Amino acid sequence: MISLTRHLLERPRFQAGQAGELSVLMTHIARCGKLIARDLNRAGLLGTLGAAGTTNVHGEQVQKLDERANQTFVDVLEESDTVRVVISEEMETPWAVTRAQASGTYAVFLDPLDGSSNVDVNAPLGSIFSVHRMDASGNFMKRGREQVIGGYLLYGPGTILVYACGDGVHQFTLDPAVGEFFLSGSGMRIPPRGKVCSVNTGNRSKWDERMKNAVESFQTDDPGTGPPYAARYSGCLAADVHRILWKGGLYLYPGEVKKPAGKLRLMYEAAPLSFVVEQAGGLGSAGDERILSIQPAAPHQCVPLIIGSCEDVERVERCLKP
Ligand code: AFP
Repeated sequence: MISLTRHLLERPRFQAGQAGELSVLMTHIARCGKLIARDLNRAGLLGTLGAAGTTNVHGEQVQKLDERANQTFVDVLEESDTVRVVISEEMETPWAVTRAQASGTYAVFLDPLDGSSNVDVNAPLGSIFSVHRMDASGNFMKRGREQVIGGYLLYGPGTILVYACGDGVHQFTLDPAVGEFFLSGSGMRIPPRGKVCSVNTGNRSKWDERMKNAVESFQTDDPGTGPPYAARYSGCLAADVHRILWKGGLYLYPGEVKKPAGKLRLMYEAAPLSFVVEQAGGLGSAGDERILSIQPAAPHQCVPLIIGSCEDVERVERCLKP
């Protein structure tokens, strides 16, 4: 059994730099996962389910647990003394960490509780994170490919932590009795082609014709492309992408005719998950451009997302070509 602590100690890139700062940061992200998992486990008993009565920067209803997960990240990352700024779906403006101002060198982008419409029905939830190193001028708005770490926590039947840091993808499972994450998967490779397509087809009427045809091609029995793909959609991006990481397939959240950038957020949803998926041999695409090549213009900007097995993503890209 290899604990997360032991795993980080054995990785030179986590020990490099001032006092193994990256290793300390990763350990604190894992601590957020433990605390949020605990809060989710007890939410039905403590009255913390349901809406908070506010809306976030994207105009979405905030759940009480969204606020709690966000506060957990802010408090724990502040205490880590490694982070200078936190950019979260739940905070309109980037939050500068005062305590670590002098020493922290990292910016952390967060979706603290991904899939929050699942909160009240005990369905899977996640936390998605992306770590960037700030440069001397304090810039943290960098392309996805410049991430230092991309990853997610997934709160399902078990709590898992998946991250990529330039040497493949590693997965840890929380042993709740011990309070430690232990390695449960390393060097994952996404099959080049899958059997599952995850997309909210309720939005079909809002897509352009090319996207409608692309998705339909995965639902059709065709001698050229094979049998239709099975439909799977959980309402939690981290959960749907995690299935693809292990089994292959495709997840799409397309842009819409009236909203070409779609719904998902570049910096704390599309980019970290593309970073993980690409290090496992898959692809993350916006249709006409790789997600990891996009230069961000704003912290909360949205982007269409097509992510998963290489051949499946490329097949959609071909369908979208003018
Ligand atoms: P949040 O709970 O962080 O807003 O994330 C939800 C989400 O961005 C993603 O996890 C889902 O795949 C997607 O939205 C679901 O959206 P629809 O309900 O529109 O299909």
